[in-house]
Amino acid sequence: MDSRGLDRVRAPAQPFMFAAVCLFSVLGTVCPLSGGMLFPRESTSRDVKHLSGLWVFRADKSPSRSLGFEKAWFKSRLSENGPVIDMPVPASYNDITQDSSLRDFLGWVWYEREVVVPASWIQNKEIRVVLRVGSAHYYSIVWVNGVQVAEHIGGHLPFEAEIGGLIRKDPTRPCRITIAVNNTLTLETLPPGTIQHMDDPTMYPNGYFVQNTYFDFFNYAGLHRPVLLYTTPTAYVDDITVVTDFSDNIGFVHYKVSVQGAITVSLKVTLMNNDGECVASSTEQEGVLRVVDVNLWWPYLMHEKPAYLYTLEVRLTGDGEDVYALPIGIRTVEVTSTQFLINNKPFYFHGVNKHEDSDIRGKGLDWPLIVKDFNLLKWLGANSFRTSHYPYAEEILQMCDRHGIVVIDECPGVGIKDIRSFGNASLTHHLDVMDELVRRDKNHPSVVMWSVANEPASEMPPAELYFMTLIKHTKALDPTRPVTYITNSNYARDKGAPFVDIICVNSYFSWYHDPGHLEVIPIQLNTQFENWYNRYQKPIIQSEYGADAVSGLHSDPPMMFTEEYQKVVLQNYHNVFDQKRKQYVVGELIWNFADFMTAQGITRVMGNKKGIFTRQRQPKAAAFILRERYWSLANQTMLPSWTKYIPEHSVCPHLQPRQP
Ligand code: GCB
Repeated sequence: MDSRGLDRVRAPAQPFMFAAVCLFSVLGTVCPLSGGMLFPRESTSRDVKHLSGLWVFRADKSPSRSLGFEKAWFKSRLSENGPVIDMPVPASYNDITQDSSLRDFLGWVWYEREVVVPASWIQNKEIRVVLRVGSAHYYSIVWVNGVQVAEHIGGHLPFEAEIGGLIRKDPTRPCRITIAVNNTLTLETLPPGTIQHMDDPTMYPNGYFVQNTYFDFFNYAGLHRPVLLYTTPTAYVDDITVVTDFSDNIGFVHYKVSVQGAITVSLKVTLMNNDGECVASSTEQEGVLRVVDVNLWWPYLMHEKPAYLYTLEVRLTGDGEDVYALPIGIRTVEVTSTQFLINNKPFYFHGVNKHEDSDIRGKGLDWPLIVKDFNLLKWLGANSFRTSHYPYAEEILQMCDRHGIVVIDECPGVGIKDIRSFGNASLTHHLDVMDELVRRDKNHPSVVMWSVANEPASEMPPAELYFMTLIKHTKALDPTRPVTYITNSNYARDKGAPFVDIICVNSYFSWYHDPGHLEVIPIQLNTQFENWYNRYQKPIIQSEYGADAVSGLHSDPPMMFTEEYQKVVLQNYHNVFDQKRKQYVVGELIWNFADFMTAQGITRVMGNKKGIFTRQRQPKAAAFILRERYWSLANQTMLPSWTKYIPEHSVCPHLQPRQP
């Protein structure tokens, strides 16, 4: 099968830049990628045109999967060279039809959409027209009117192309956007995978192959996030980097603005509070804004007024004018040998692991689902989640900023199990993905930590150099946030643990080990924590724990896969957490927020059922256990000054505020 470039040779790893941990050097070193990736926002100088809706679609089912390239499908309308179907964007294509060969398809699919571009965008040559793809899984090539404008490897981060020149060439015709997307995973992609050809003619049809993956979620594919066009003037604000700090009641916003296309840069930077009043300003491209009587960004349930956001407005003046307004939060993050501190106060993660996953849409961004999930998180009393096992949509991080939900931002380094995935090409790609991730998410106050991988084979010898390199690189990109990876390996043999700031451990006692034996949890969990802490003296987060429960399946005494069993697993874990959080355990994240789809296999019943909510977001019994626990934790850990808070959606008496 033609993987068209997925196996192309890459340059060796770049030398690292070790940043001094000083805010100005931070601003100087963040993101060595050329160009920024600011979220497209409308302003007086910028328009945004969303291309969500119906696109034209065809999967290239030719044996080589390369008919589309041989016949140059991008040169004319897709409907002119074969049958097409409707395909919604954003969405995974897999579950949209009744066709199992599309659900399980491997190779290139083709999307197309014609857009009428406003005449003003064509006539005014002083504006840039940018095509942005929020994410396309996994490898994609983009053409506009038959001309290739972008190519991107990686399924979870945005990419862009400036297309103004192209669409002005023939202003009379609509702008035809064609995007080919290939979901093939190789040993060098993130996540990795392999294609296995089955050559035995007595067992498999001619040319039969399958994709093997080493992760536990369905490899949904397609245009998962919004595709849009936006404009900027030709002299424009290309990137903004913000790092914040405070001392007593004074906040400090260290900022750096990068500008493109201007001969001389003349700027006005204004920081506004959430009433729109100016609280600080400057005309420098780089500097520090001082905010008197600062309102810090606090996590949900930690403070009476969580998630306070300011707006940093950057106004570029001169020949043309460009305006970009970035929401920012002022907060600090720090790690000691036993604590995780936000704004110098101990923060305990009581949250969830999620997936971007739902019926029909697969991994497609869906606003009703996003808002429902945030309502459920707040109902639960969760203050945090991990973006297991890949970067989530920017729109979700914006919700976290606005609601005070703390995020461990994970890259798609999941399933690095094969020794061949520790080579130079894999590492180079992994470093590139971290560059792209930090560039996109560096300004979100909700993001407090980077996770570079989930459960890699971190006991293998090459893991030491690989993770040392990766973690140092990430710290150089952003010295202001701790870096970790998620381990399930043996504490004594884990090669990367010396380099992480926080130990994040996954374990499934009485599930994958000693199945059915709930009584082993206390001793095994206690041993787990003691071993890791004694060896590394770093704070620990229980980054996954849980058990499958098929909603509606009951048994008392509890048996595996019932709601009762899931409940008791959780309660046993919680007893140990309550002892250890007085010492060095700084968080607990349930696996998983909701049931989610996986590849078919003998251990999965229509997907992974470790959700405390079903895939349709209805609570199982465990959700109520967790809700009671999280609200009670919130009441124990909230700041003493906050005494008037009564959760409006609470009915439980123990949810009453702590008295001073
Ligand atoms: C894990 C993985 C997660 C799986 C989970 C499970 O350790 O990190 O991706 O879904 O276990 O349920 O097996």
